[in-house]
Amino acid sequence: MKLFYSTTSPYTRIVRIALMEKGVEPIQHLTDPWKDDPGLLAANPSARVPTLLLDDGRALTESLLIIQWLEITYPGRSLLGTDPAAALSQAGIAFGAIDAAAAIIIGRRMTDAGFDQSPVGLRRRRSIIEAVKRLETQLPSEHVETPTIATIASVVLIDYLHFRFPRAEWLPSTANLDRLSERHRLRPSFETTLPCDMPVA
Ligand SMILES: N[C@@H](CCC(=O)N[C@@H](CS)C(=O)NCC(=O)O)C(=O)O
Repeated sequence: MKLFYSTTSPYTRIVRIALMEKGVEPIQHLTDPWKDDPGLLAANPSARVPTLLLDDGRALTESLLIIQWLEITYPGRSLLGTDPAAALSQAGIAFGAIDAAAAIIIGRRMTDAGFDQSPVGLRRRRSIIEAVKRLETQLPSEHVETPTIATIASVVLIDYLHFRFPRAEWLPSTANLDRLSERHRLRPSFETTLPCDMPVA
């Protein structure tokens, strides 16, 4: 198996954490999706990461579909915890905010930093604020054995927000999410996948 990944993508980080927690070790292929790597483009017409190329040549794309495949194929260490509806419900809140944060970053690529103050930019910012407020008062329950998709998505969200919006005065308190992230940094799956700028080619 081969995973196309970038060091900045929150979607990729979710999949990388899930793969490591499941004990699945594909070859890791670092790529900048914006540079149209031919191998990535052949595997995924959208040329996006994460893309997981299976040994039989089929490609899995879209982080949540990859997670679904992982959960079915490697059911041993479930990412759904003891209350799957709770885990999925909370993961959805974190995913919504990840989508909103990624939309702001892409919006800046399309226009400039002025996108943040546009009606769509402010709406995406509101999504982040409301999701963070909700997760702060209602942290996902923690499982010693394997983190749930809710915990993975929440930690990926908060680390991505600090990475992309380091001095954002509009962010509400993230103290509880920060502590959740710090606790999980003890796990290699979280620690080795922290977001960072792509190496210069
Ligand atoms: N819905 C997709 C989103 C994937 C995505 O947007 N990946 C970004 C990196 S964070 C990407 O590859 N962007 C390149 C592009 O949009 O052309 C998922 O969940 O995997």
